[in-house]
Amino acid sequence: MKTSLSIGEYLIQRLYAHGVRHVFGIPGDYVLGFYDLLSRSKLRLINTCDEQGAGFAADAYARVRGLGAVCVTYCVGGLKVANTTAEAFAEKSPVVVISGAPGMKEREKNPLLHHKVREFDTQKKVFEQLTIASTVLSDPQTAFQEIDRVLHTALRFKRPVYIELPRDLVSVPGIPHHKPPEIHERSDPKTLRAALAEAKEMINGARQPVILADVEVHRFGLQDQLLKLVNQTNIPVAATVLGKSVIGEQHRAYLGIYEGAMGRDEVRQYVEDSDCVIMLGAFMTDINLGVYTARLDPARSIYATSEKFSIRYHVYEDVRFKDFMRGLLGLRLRRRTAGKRPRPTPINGFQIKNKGATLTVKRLFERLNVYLAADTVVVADVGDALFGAIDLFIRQRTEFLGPAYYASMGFAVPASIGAQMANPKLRPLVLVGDGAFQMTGMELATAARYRLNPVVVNNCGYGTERHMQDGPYNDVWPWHYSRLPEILGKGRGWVVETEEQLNRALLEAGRWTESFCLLDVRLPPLDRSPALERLAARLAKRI
Ligand SMILES: Cc1ncc(C[n+]2csc(CCOP(=O)(O)OP(=O)(O)O)c2C)c(N)n1
Ligand SMILES: [Mg+2]
Repeated sequence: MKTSLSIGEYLIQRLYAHGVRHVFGIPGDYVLGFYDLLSRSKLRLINTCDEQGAGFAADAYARVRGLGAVCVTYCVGGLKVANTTAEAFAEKSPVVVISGAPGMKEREKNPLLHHKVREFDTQKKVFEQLTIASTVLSDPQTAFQEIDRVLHTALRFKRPVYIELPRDLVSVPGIPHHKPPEIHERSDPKTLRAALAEAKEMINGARQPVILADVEVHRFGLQDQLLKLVNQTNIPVAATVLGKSVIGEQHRAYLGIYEGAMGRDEVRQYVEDSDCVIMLGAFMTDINLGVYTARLDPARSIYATSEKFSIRYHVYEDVRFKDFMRGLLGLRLRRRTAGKRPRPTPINGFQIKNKGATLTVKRLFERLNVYLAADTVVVADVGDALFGAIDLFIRQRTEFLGPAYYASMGFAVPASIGAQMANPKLRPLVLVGDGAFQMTGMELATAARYRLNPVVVNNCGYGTERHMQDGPYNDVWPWHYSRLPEILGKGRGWVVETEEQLNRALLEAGRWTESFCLLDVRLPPLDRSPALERLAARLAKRI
């Protein structure tokens, strides 16, 4: 009987144990041995058109499922996922980057093997900057422990990690009878008690407490706790853009997106008038803060994340974010009456105003709001796709994905593949500018290959940039997007120029679930979403 797994087998086993079922990537000779193992394992390999597509797909997979994996070959593949790994790092998404590499024996005397950049560890050094932990599995004696350490760190910090697997070690056995350690990290009980006592006093003493929920509530799977807290206390809750859909957006205590001047004004006012803002898992990025138009005062805030915990100006060490969230539920906080607060706008049907009228961005989003269903996951790319999506009402929690901080174009189409693989019950609605689409939109081929069926709405030119500074560099070659299905031999396409055409295309796309649907929505180049409009108006007032 075999007493020890090989290093490759152990890595696969641990990924599976942590809930990974799909691995995204493109093979190459340095990773073929591991690909062979993968293809015979319980994990499913998903081949994308480009490594960047695999990276974004794995990121979205991690956001939906808790852990994602991308597997690529040395440097030519690895360096292509540098950008997607950077996004995963910045936006806290635990992606395991697995890269094949030259065997340790081949490396002796530093020969010029193909794909090498400068030294054999050049790629590893790059990824040290982009991940929270990294390792080269070069020693069978420590390989299993290294896999345990790196995967644990990914899950502990919700950030990407890097595992390099030299090709001559894939089938080498690790140490026999190895068991992954069980690690339970807890807060310091006394500090936690003191922090909860101070939080209780501040929240119960407040005239108008409000919760501001953000990305870490998603990443640590604390949506249930948040919902319980809101139901128990009736304290209203706003979300940030990065945290959007942390709670179903039709919940009666949901205020809307708080994003300084970019969010709705009544939400901004309510949050900024609060004498106790309970910030849960929030990262105060410039986009979350509405490009620094937000007014949040630390003296009136409780700030709880996995990295920092403070109440007013008191900083507490050793208080775990999860423990604090659970602790809040046990505090028996005072229940609030609803009073005057912003409410989610009810979603009314969509009436076509004028059959031949040119479609505007505002009307596009109003119609999309009606299209959304409980099984739609909205995946927004950078640009007005993301800004406009702020005003969509997501039906169920965790059904909105957008790179709202690192903001790398090209996320949405491949991310929709990852999201649908992570949860096949969801049908993605992808909102993507034509600029971003031309970067990674051909991953629709991957959607076709694996029978996925996203609905892709594509809007002309680098619109967002045009509002900052215009020039010919903001123009994009106008593809016949709606005819891509002909090239791919799958899918359906529509050209949409009027409200009526939009209506019809969305109705047909909703019914046609066999493959992907691509709506080429032609919008006036200088038109913009209400969110961008609001920001411009507020900024103009300050000048
Ligand atoms: C990878 C990458 N390159 C460049 C940018 C800078 N950038 C931000 S928005 C934008 C234009 C986006 O155009 P499009 O995708 O058509 O969306 P629109 O602004 O028209 O809604 C650009 C070039 C970026 N965010 N990411
Ligand atoms: Mg555009």
